Amino acid sequence: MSDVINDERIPNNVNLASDKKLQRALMQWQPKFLGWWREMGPQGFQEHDVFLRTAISVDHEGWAHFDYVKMPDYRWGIFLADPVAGRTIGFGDHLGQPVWTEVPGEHRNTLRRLIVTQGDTEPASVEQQRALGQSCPSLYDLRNLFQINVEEGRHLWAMAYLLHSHFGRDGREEADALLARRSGDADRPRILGAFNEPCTDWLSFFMFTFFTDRDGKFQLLALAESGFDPLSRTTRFMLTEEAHHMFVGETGITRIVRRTAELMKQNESEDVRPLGGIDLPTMQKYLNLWYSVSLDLFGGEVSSNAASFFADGLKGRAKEDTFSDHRALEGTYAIEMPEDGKFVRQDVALRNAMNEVLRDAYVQDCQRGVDKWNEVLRSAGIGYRLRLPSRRFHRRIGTYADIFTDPEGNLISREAFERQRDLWLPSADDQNYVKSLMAKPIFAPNEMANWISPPAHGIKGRPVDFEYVRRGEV
Ligand code: BYC
Ligand code: FE
Ligand code: FE
Repeated sequence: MSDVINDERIPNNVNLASDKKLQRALMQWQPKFLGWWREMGPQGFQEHDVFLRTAISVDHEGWAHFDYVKMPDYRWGIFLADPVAGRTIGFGDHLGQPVWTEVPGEHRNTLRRLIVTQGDTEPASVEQQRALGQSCPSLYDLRNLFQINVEEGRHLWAMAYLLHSHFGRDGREEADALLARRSGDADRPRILGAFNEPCTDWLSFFMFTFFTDRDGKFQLLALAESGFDPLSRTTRFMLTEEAHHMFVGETGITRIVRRTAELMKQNESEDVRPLGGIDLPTMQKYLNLWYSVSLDLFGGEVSSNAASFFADGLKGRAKEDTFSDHRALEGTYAIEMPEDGKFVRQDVALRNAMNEVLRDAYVQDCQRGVDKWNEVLRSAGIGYRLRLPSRRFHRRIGTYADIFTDPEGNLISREAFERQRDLWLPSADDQNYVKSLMAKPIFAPNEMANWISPPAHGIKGRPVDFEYVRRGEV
């Protein structure tokens, strides 16, 4: 099953050649995808040779294949994790029944919508990041950006495949629409909030790959539990790629923190701007922004949608098998609801709190990364600590969308929030400063921008100063 036929125009391990109709449909979608990639993919680097990892099969060997490729020649393909024999639905009202290999009619619309929402984020992130190459801190980082971009492109393929293979004509229309919406566009924006935020500097990029790609990890974990087996198998394979995106975010911020700590010592001051570094309070503001917009991606704290996804066996909890009760019909979840100027605890039926359960797992995972960053500060003898703001801070979706709080989560007035906004979120001045550090890209293999320290290792045994991206012949 996991053999990949690579001389096909669409590499795949789903025996695409046996389904001529589907193959034809996807071959018609492929040039549209490439058109989108050329228009909205990384700006100015389409003809460069990039040292990329390409999945040529789903087993470990094929997975670790590295070579120079021009991005438009990347072998975007369709890879599903192997089916698990005898797999049954692991949660909800259909607990224990065999998984579905076809879409159950009564769940068709809901499943399509989940797949479209997931699929929409993938090209959106490529669009958000398309200008970053022009301000890269090193060739190592430039290559990592492009690795992520092509893989998000492949994630789009994963969802387009499900739409084409299981949703007939409306699936094909949705797959086209995935190429038609544009991040940040006033008339046809991407579906979810965070994917319309500009991500035009590298501090934002590392925060995005740490916080927003991590939403991806948890949403994919929840979808990997799905009773719709093709969705489960697709998302399980996507998760293997996702790990690298979060690695880039986590180590990217670690490297900035390390450099800032060095400059703080050198300058004997917290203010490293005179030395061209990114000061910790500025990092905290970017963290506050990307964490809060990423928290929104989990949906409302109380959600009847989430309850039906769970009841119907469409979307579970991350690592469902670590829970003891897979029906979740009993028990409640305590949520602090804003009411008349204070927070009042309300016990919500567990199924209605599934978004919050997933968000809990996410918050914990984020905290682990922040602890690592703080460890760098601690061992440098610096007292400052980065921290996750309250999950009530700066929210636009859910229970806390219409209130204002400080980063500790205390209710404040709109005026008080507006007055202090620039202390908590990147101000125009902060953004200009961060961008000013990145005005010129660094393309010399042995150079690294001043505001970030070099990584501990290069890629696939190559040195850090390897020429990971080189100008093509043309
Ligand atoms: N922005 O019942 P509720 C990734 C809507 S990231 C705008 O609370 P539900 C990646 C919601 O649609 C992972 N609208 O929400 C990362 C609903 O609309 P309707 C992406 C939002 O349905 C980096 C209404 O508000 N995958 O892969 O429980 C780079 C009421 O909401 C937002 C998925 O999201 C928002 N933030 O949950 C590349 C998985 N949040 O029905 C890639 C699939 C909610 O009233 N999606 N709304 O019109 C889902 O599971 C769910 O749709 C959500 C929303 C968790 C997103
Ligand atoms: Fe993705
Ligand atoms: Fe990702």
